[in-house]
Amino acid sequence: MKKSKIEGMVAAAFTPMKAPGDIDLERIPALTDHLIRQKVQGIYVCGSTGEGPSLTGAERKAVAEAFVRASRKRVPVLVHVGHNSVREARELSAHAREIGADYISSVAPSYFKIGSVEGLVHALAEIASGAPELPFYYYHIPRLTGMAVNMPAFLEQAGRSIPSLAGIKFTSPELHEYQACLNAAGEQYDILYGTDEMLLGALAVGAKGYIGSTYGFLPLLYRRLRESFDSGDLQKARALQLQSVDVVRIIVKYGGLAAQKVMMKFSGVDCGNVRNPLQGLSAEDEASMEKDLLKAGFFDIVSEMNKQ
Ligand code: MN9
Repeated sequence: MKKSKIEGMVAAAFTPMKAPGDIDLERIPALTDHLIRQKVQGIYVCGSTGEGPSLTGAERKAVAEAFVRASRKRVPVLVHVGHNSVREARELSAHAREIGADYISSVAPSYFKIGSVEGLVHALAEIASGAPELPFYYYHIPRLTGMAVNMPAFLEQAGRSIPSLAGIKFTSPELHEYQACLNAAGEQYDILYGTDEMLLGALAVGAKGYIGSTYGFLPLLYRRLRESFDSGDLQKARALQLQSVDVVRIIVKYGGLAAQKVMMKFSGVDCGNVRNPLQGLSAEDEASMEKDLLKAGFFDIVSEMNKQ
């Protein structure tokens, strides 16, 4: 079992699409190069940001393969394999291994919700067994799955049944539970934080690695935030986090992933639009969002970033 740790900023990649919502594999190399140039430490594909649950199995495989190929081992690729069908998820795990992905990660099936640690371990063990050689991160995102199994208790029990368990991608604002997970994990597991607008809080309680969508279009902001935190300049770190909060509030105002894909375009890497069931922004909303972003200093960071 590979014991390499994931540390630093991992971009949750958008899945490039062309109208009307067809995946666009040809844009993946440019997106990958951009992220690597911006010093991300890894790329997480086919997750929430990548609209993984909206893609067909064949599309997910094609997207994962394109990212693995484009990354050329410069940074690790984490493939999200979660699916309501445990069998399908297991097959996606096996596929991730075949194409040379570095890690797998999965949400639990959530149509039939799981309420116990035992139930969660039971489902995840089968999913992870599709690629027993690849380190596995459970993707905890209660806001979307509607499931909130006790995560520190999961860490204490899961290792026995999931030998490849590497940690959790923890996407929840419950910082106290996150801290309890870090404590339960010790040196054994990585607990990667996934709520970008609360990164500073996560760093304060001990985060070393983090995965998120906004690292795709504002990596420079978060690199600086991390540097300020590490050097003890909390005032600067707070100002940068506030800028991230402002941007996330704009995301919420205009609508989740659709707004973020437009932000990706504004940052210079067009990933196209979202697909059904998500809906794109109207031209009016896009123009109005651009104004809000201008006020939030988004374009200042982007232009600095693209000069580097
Ligand atoms: O998993 C992302 N969560 C979702 C990570 O996509 C639901 C986050 O990166 C958020 O998009 C980000 C903005 O709220 O924190």
